[in-house]
Amino acid sequence: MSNNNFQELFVRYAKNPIIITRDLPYQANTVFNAAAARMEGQTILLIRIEDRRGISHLTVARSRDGVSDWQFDLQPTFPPDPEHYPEELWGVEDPRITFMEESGAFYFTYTAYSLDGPLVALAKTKDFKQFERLGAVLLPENKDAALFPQRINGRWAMLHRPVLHSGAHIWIAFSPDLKHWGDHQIVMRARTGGWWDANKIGLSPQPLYTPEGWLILYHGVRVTGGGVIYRLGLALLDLENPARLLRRSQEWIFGPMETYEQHGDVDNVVFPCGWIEQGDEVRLYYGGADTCIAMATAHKNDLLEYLKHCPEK
Ligand code: M1P
Repeated sequence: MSNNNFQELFVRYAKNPIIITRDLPYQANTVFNAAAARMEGQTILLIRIEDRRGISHLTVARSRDGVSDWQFDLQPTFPPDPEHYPEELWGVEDPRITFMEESGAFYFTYTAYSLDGPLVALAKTKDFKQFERLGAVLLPENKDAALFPQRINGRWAMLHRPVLHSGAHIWIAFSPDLKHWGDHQIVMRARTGGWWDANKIGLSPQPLYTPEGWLILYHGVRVTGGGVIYRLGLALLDLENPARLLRRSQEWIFGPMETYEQHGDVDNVVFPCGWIEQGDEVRLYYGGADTCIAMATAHKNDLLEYLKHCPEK
C-alpha cells in the first residue's frame, strides 16, 4: 500500500503483478522490462526474460485486455544470435518499440550485451513473428534508447544513454536512414549531489507525441547505503527540436512502494520500457524489482498539467 500522501499520477493496476515467471510456458529465472505496442486489437508485450544462465532473450506475449489471459510464444521469440551478431554474446535486453507510420512497421531498440559492454541495437517487425535485425547502431557503453515515431525536420531521431566520465545522461542522435547516427547532443543531465536522479538517469519508454511537446518518462538511480533505488520522473522536449528540454519534474513521480517492486532479483526497481495510449489514458508497463511485470495507468492530460507546474528546464 502507498505510504505517503502524494497524489499518484500513475495508479497501479489492482491485480499487479500482471506477469510472473511461473506464467511462462518454459523455465526461466525472471520476466521483466517489457516493451509494449497495440496491434490488431491486442496488446503486444515484448518481454525480457532472463534464463537460468543469466542470459536474457525477448519473448512476445499477447492479450486482448492488456492485463490478463496472456498468450506467450512457446519458445524464445527473439533469442540472442551471437553467431551472426557477435554483440549479442551475453543476451538481448530492455526493448523499446516505436511504430513508424511512414513504413507501417514496428521498430525496436534493444540492449545487446557485448564483450565490450552493453550497446544499442535496432530491429524491425510488422507482425511480431518475423524480425529483421538492423544491427548495432551505437557503441558501448550505451543503452536505454528509443526512436521517435516520425522524422523531425527530415531526419530520424533517437534518445540514448551513453555512460561517460561525467556520468550517465540522456542524449539525442539523428540519422538519415536509421543506420548511421550522428549530430549527438545532450538533452538532459543527471542531477548531482543528493537528488533522487543524481549521477545516473536513462530514458524509460519511447517518447510520446503531444501537441505541447514530446512527453518523456525517465528513470533516475539513487545510490544509498542499502543499494540502489530506481524511480521515475517526467520531462517535455520541444516538438521541432527534441534536443531542447522544455520542462523536467523536480520530484520523482513514481517509485518502488509495493512488495513486488521492493523485493526481487534487484530490490527497489521500477523500470518501464513501454507505454500505450488509449484515448487520454496511458498504460505503463514496467518491470518490478527485475523479477515481474506490472502495469499502471495515468491520464496524459494530468501528466502534462503536472509538467506545466514544473520549472522550465
Ligand atoms: O537493475 C535495474 C536496471 O539496471 C539497468 O538499468 P540502467 O543501466 O539504466 O541503470 C538495466 O540492467 C535494467 O535492465 C535493470 O532493470
